[in-house]
Order: sequence, then C-alpha cells, then structure tokens
Amino acid sequence: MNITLKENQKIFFASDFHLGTPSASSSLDREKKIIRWLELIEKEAAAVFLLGDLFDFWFEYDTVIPKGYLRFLSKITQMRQQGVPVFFFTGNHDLWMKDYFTQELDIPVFHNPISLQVNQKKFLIGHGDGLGPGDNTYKVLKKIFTNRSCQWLFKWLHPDVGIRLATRWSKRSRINNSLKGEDEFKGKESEWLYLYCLDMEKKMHFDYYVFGHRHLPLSIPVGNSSMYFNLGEWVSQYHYGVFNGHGFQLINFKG
Ligand SMILES: [Mn+2]
Repeated sequence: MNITLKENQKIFFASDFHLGTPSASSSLDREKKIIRWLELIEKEAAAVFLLGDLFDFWFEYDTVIPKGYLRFLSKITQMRQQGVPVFFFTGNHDLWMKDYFTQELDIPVFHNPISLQVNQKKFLIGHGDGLGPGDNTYKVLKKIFTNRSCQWLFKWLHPDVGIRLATRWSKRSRINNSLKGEDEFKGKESEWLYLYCLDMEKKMHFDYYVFGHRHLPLSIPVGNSSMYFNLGEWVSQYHYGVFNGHGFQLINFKG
C-alpha cells in the first residue's frame, strides 16, 4: 500500500482497545475516550490504522454480529463518510472478522501484516501475534482458532451460548492480567517482536515496524536504520502512534 501525505496530513495508529472488557461500564468509558481521540485526529488523518484486538471478542456469523460498540462504530462510520480511510487488522481476540466491516463501511480488514509506504518511508504493520520465536502456547491456539472445521462447529452454537462462552474465555486472557503488570518488558533480547524485526532486516529493509499485541508501549532501535514501535493498549495506558511524513512518535492520549 502506498500513501502520499499532503501538507499537514498525518497517519495514525492504535491497537488493543479490547472493547467489552473487563466490565461493561469500563468498556463504555474507554469507548467514549476512543471517540474523543478520533475527534482529535480526524481532521489531520490521511489514514487511520487500527492494529487488532479492537474487540475483546468478535465473531461474525453468516447473519449475526455481536451486540454493542455502537458509539465507536458510528464514529468510524461518520469518518468514513467524510472520506477518512480507515483500516482494521484482526488481533488474536477478534480474528473472526469476515466481510461485515468491508461491506458496511468500506473498511479493508487485514488478517496478516502488510507493508506500507508513506512518502519515502517503509513500514511493516500488523497486530504482531504469533510472529518471531516463542509464544508457543498461542501458536497452537491460533491453529485451532483459525481452523475452518473448528470455526464451522462454533458457528452452529447459538450465539447466546457461543458468544457467552467465548467472552468468558477471552476475559481470562492477558489484557486483564496485564493490568496486574504481567506484561512487563524483560529486555529486548526477550522481546519476540524485536527479534522478528531483526530477522526481517536481514531479508528486507523497513524504516518502521509498528505492532500491537504486547500491551506495552515500546520504541526500540532495530540495527542502525530501523525502529520497532509497539502501540501498547487502551485498557490502562492509551497510547497511539503518529507519522507526519518525517518521523514517528508514540503519544500518550490524555483526553
Ligand atoms: Mn491484545
């Protein structure tokens, strides 16, 4: 994908909203905060990339989608109507997106990292789950989650049963643990996505690697000419990334 920024235009990135958890009321507060952020950036945005785990659980049946998130989706709808390009990536919590957002809102949904060129700079962007060494439990789970037969079986559970089960499972996962500090940074040599970037640089050069998934805002140099940024999460820390054509910054949203 190629984007050329006009004067004063920027590209925005955010990830891991985990809408729906840990409680309805905290999710609603976060949803309103996300909308305040979108209102802040929409005038300058040449594109908005949302890099996965937007929903703590999302599954599209052939004729049914999960209830909720109407304020967020209305804001995104309004931005799309004003011509702001919005791109969704799936994360490990919402990988069961299909074509609903593309058909309703003309929002492309990416299931894997993509390369992106903005002006002269090259980006590799994605959710980041399952990349690099390690994360082996998740890699097995991902095989099950993306297995067509498993998805077909799940689909035949009534949504009231399936979504309740999945939501309960989803709530046990890392985002709630990360509030207790379990997602801590253990040095770049233990950071799988950093190791993934190092490895990628041997094959192909990118100026910026931008991922989510780790729930930690990170900016780590990769060799001498690349940077790895992690966007963190919006359950407790609220960071977003912005590229103005010259440099990339991670910003803490206070609004
Ligand atoms: Mn996440």
